[in-house]
Amino acid sequence: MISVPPGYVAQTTSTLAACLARVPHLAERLGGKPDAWHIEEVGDGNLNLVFKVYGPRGAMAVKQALPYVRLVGESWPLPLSRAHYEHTALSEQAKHTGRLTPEIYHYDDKLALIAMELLEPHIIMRHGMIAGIEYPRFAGDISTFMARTLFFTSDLALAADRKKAMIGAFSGNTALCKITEDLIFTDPYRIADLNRWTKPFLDAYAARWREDDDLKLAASRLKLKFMSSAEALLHGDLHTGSVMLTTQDTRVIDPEFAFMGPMGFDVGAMVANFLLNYFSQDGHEDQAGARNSYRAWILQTLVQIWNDFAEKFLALWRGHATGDAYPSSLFQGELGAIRLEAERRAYMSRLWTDTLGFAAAKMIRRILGLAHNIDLEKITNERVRATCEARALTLARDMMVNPGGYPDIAAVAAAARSMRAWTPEFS
Ligand code: SR1
Ligand code: MG
Repeated sequence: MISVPPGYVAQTTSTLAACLARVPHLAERLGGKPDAWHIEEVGDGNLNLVFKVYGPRGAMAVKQALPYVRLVGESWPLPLSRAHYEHTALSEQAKHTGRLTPEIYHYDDKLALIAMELLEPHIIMRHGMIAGIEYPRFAGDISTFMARTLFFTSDLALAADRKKAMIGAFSGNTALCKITEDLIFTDPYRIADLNRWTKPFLDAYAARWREDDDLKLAASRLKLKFMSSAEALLHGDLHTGSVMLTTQDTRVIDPEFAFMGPMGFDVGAMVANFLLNYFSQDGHEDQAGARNSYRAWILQTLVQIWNDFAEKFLALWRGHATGDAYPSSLFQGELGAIRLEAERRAYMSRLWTDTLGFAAAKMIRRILGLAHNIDLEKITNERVRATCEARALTLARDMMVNPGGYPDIAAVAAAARSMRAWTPEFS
């Protein structure tokens, strides 16, 4: 039996009502008597319990951390403290992005439980993209979320003491960082018990990826950056499963992997998930070409996400440079302003290179590592799935070892389009 701190009890649909009833403002929000509340467990993520709770007056979502990795079971213990980091990150993100995060109603540290706004009729974005739904607001919303959370928690906006306090506040989230360090940057490139891939089609790919020194060096360089560059507060797991939305409203959820890390890691996660979904569409269309216009939307949105993000981030830097980095007193006059603007452009270019590398690492891990994406997993014809995956793997490898070939996001979109025309040998 896994040990848990005193007071912690993993909730079930039978126990949760009594637990919520002990918090007067939650009971008030739900209305009526606890035995009239309808509760469902709906968690389909890798780590936690998630409940939907409906009362006569109102409703809420309740997320509770389990003391182990749900995907694997009790053999992989995981600290409950991740609920604390998630709650702290949600509060910080809400300060900068307002309604792009769910409203928090209550946090219980002992139970590692967060009660929050129930997002309905929102769905998990990954499911919407598998169904071929276009989200016209998404690029604007996610670029705002990333630009504002990353800028306002960086040295460009914060005084040095506040930035270091923030590093301290998130420095204990080591177990979640270790998952990323192992599952994204290490395991896909070695023989690891939990690795899996579409067999037998991708056997040769998995072997080649493990033997590729250029790739392993690039992945290790990214890992070092992830471990050592405390640039800003990251969401830490910003994929399309961490977004709930409708065509009119976007919310970013689940920042339990939050820590102070390199900005490109968050932006790269979004890029990776768009590319994976793009390649998966061949497995979701009922006849060849049926998803052509959706594929075009994916790539056009991908391009807009980076371009809008870069523009918004630069605008924040020009208008709100309240941090201790780049003191304005050093860049006075017309020439100073010109040099500083050139420096901003160079910064964005480095951030683009990081984004490209992290995106590639995140694509590879979802195909050769433990935790896969339903975008690809849902494709039941394994040869078709492996074809989509081989294309994604091949593009990702090139993005990681040959970043100079991708000067901008449009080049990535163009390469994805060409890669789709390539047929792997087993197909
Ligand atoms: C063992 S946890 C596997 C993955 O699930 C989460 O969503 C993160 O992406 C993590 O890497
Ligand atoms: Mg999650």
